[in-house]
Amino acid sequence: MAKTDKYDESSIKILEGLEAVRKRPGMYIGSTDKRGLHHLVWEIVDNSIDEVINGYGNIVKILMRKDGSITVADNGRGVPTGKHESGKSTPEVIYTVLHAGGKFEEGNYKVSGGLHGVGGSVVNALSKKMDVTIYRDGKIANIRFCDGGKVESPLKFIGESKKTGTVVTFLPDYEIFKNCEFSFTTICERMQESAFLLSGLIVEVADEKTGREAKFHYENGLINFVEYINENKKALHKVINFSGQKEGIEVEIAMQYSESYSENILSFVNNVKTVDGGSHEVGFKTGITKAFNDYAKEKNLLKAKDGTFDGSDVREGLSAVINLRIPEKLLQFEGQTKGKLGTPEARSITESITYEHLKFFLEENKEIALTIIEKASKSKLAREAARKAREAARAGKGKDKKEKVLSGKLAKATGKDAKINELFLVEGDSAGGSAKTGRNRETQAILPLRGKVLNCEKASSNDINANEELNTLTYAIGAGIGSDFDPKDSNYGKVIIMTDADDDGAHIQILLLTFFYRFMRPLIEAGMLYIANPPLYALDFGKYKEYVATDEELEEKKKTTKGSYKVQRFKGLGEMDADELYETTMNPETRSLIKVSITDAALAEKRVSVLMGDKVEPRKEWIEENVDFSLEDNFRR
Ligand code: 0RA
Repeated sequence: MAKTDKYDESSIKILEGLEAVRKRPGMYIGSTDKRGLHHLVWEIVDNSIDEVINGYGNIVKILMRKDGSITVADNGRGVPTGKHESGKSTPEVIYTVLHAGGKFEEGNYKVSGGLHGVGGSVVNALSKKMDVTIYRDGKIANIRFCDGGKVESPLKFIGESKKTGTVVTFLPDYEIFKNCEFSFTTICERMQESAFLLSGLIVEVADEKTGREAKFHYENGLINFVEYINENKKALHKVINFSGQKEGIEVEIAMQYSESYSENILSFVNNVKTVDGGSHEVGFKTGITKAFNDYAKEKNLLKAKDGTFDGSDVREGLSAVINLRIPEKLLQFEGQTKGKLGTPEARSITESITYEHLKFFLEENKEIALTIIEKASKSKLAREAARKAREAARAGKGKDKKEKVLSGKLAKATGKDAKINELFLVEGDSAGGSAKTGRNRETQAILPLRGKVLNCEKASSNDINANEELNTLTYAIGAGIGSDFDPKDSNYGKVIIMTDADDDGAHIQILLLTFFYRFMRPLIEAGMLYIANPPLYALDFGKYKEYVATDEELEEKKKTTKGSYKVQRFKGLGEMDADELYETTMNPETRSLIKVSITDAALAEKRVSVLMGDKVEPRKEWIEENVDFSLEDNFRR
């Protein structure tokens, strides 16, 4: 076969490969929504970061351009510019040949520090334009692609330079992505995480459209990461940091207790976040529980009759980041999205490294040890008291109290199917009254909330136990609270927060979301928490009304609607009569609900602590810096 034939054949194969990516983008980048769009950036950025991990270069720059394209530049060695055995230039091969299988097929996982240039061809396939400029061997080379990876201009040498590095610019294909607008905040959040995980890496992000710029550079990676997570909490001591390795598995951990009551553990394997934890997290948790129990027993802080600390006791107020490096042959991931580490060796190795270092640290730092143990003891007492109360309730003793707390407040549903039943948490007695009248009695229960809810970010389990409003809510849902909460026991398949569309309503929403986030998180994770979406306006035509949800929609409606009507703005739920409230906001056939979900645990944690925590200044700063940050793009996802 002549060489040219072979070349044509492989060219056809390549185009077919790229076409497959365009036909089923989800297989390669997960989705074609905003998440998928940003996945393109991570693919290109990870190639640059891999170069830094391998010891070449230290800077990655990202520029969001006015024309909607994005540029990623590094100062690594530069993509090799020689001829590949196929006869094409190496950059052409790297950016057009698919590497075995889609990553998502293989389980959503990639090991950084591995294959170079993986993913570049996928991004090219999903781009209108791609431009790669390479600085290497004293020369500058350039290659350009268009329309999903077709070569527009083959590799050319266009100048000389002493620099080395790779600069990739791409314009996502607007026929594939519903929304082609990159988010400065999303890019910064992910880049900051990369900078934390790779000490010394310098990341710069700039947005040409708005002029915003950010730079991330940390010399003490994981320590700085934990300091950042706890920035708005009152820390009890300096960050504890240790590392070790066994059987080729490297473990690094940073941890710090604060005055808060929340637990916040993040884990990574080979620089990829393990969102669902796994064996390394289990090992870490076992290690700290053992270290504290052994220390407390040896120092006579826990007597035999006291029993032992539970895992949850020694994790109250703990923030920690766990980072493992595992050789590819030992890597095992589990779960639907492969976000959970399976590797069994990682459990025992992380456990023993944690135990040894933490035990030693406690011996050396008596004062800190006592402070943490005092905190754990309080948690233990509260837990035991809660268990006694639960047992009493089960034995019938608490039943009267429960009925008394609920009586006159909760309007129960008459139907008995918990899966179908819905609990509406309604702001104020007047709206509560309308909701009670208008509801579907068989499946909908109403709990009016009086006044402001307790801010749980600043509250301990004891404060929560003593709060009447939250007690009522906990009894109504009937599935426990805190570590004891189990969504399977919930009396309702949906819990729906229904507040006015004004500032007070938004405040009550945030307070309730904070409560659910801190004390009933599995309810959110099970997709059972919702926010009702009442209309802002009604167009009153006299004989009938049309409802409008947003200001934008109202403008649209005004343009397209003929005839005479009055625009009515609802200031609160209480202004609607019972039927109106049911039809617009509660009727499953006609309402629209917003499901609350947590897409990024670290981010959610940070936002809750910034927005609800002790310190006022960071909250002000955050709100000022993120003018577009509202309930809309945060909790209301
Ligand atoms: C293949 C081989 C070498 C480097 C690269 C690819 C490379 C790829 C990208 C993508 C973005 N930035 C990059 N930097 C480097 C190593 C070549 C050598 O041995 O010099």
